[in-house]
Amino acid sequence: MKLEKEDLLKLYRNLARARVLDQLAIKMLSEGKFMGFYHSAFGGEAPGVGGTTFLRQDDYIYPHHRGHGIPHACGKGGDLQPFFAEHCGKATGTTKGMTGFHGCDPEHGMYGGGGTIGSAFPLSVGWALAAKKNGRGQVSVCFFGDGSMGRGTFHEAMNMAANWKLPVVWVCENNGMGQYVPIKDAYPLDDIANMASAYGIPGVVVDGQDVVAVAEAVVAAVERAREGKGPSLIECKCLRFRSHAEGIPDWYHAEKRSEEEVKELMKRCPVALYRNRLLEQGLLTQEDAERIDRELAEEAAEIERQCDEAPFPDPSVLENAVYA
Ligand SMILES: Cc1ncc(C[n+]2csc(CCOP(=O)(O)OP(=O)(O)O)c2C)c(N)n1
Repeated sequence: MKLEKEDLLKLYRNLARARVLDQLAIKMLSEGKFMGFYHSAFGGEAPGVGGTTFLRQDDYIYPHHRGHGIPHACGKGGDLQPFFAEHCGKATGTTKGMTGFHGCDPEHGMYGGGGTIGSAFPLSVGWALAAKKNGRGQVSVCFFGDGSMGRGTFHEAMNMAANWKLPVVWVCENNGMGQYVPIKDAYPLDDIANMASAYGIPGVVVDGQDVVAVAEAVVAAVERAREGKGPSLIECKCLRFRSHAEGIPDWYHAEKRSEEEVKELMKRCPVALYRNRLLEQGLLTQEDAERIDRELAEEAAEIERQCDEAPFPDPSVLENAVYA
């Protein structure tokens, strides 16, 4: 698939939307509207958006916890209102306010998340096995961080998916940090994509600040998977501009990066880089860019308004959601 002008503009809108909604999540959490905490995707939105924008609606995805699936849901084109309501613990949330940030959207192939990093790997293999058996040509795309790659589940899942040639695309969002541990202290090689050779599958490294580079790599891997040729591993070297999580007490923070270092990283903002490129290439006009900003700001304000007005769930919901 060659990305045409309308694809590139769709990618821009999804990326800009992910940025606006990530900033909304930070704001709502700081105002005490969110339950729990929030792992901001600020600066690292491109892998989630680039990795989902050209998927089919019925393709399965397991989002990374960074951004709590906002970039991935933006790429898939989902309605984010119930997702925000879930974070606020409201009855209109994706799981009626019972799970906080492990939201789901089955219509867009998002079947929720889990609190333990690494739980995504076997689930993604299961969805891929279901896809292979039902023959509808779906793929399963699993997004994960460099830190979670250290779990044993990663290797078990990689092996099974490769051995059975399952339609999985592994997308590593390598932002160089596993919570507060720099990747160089946790992994002996430079590229996580090297892992692919151990399982006989393609492994590529892409610039994770470049949403087009991510999209092209994922589109190629998805085409391969749909043709029955099995999984691929894509490592997106990306950044995150915030510390590990918002809403965690200061004493808990052990951020190893200085403010100067982060300021330097912010020169590689994926949204600004892509917007400028589209403007320079004449694919986006200044007026259209400003119109998109206004529309996204209106969407954010409406999401917040609806969250504020939604009721909290009746406690009986807890009993109704218990299977036995
Ligand atoms: C099994 C397990 N161990 C530890 C944690 C705590 N934890 C949550 S996010 C995280 C960092 C994971 O690093 P990475 O996958 O690189 O993502 P990042 O948050 O750095 O973007 C850790 C250690 C957890 N949730 N589950």
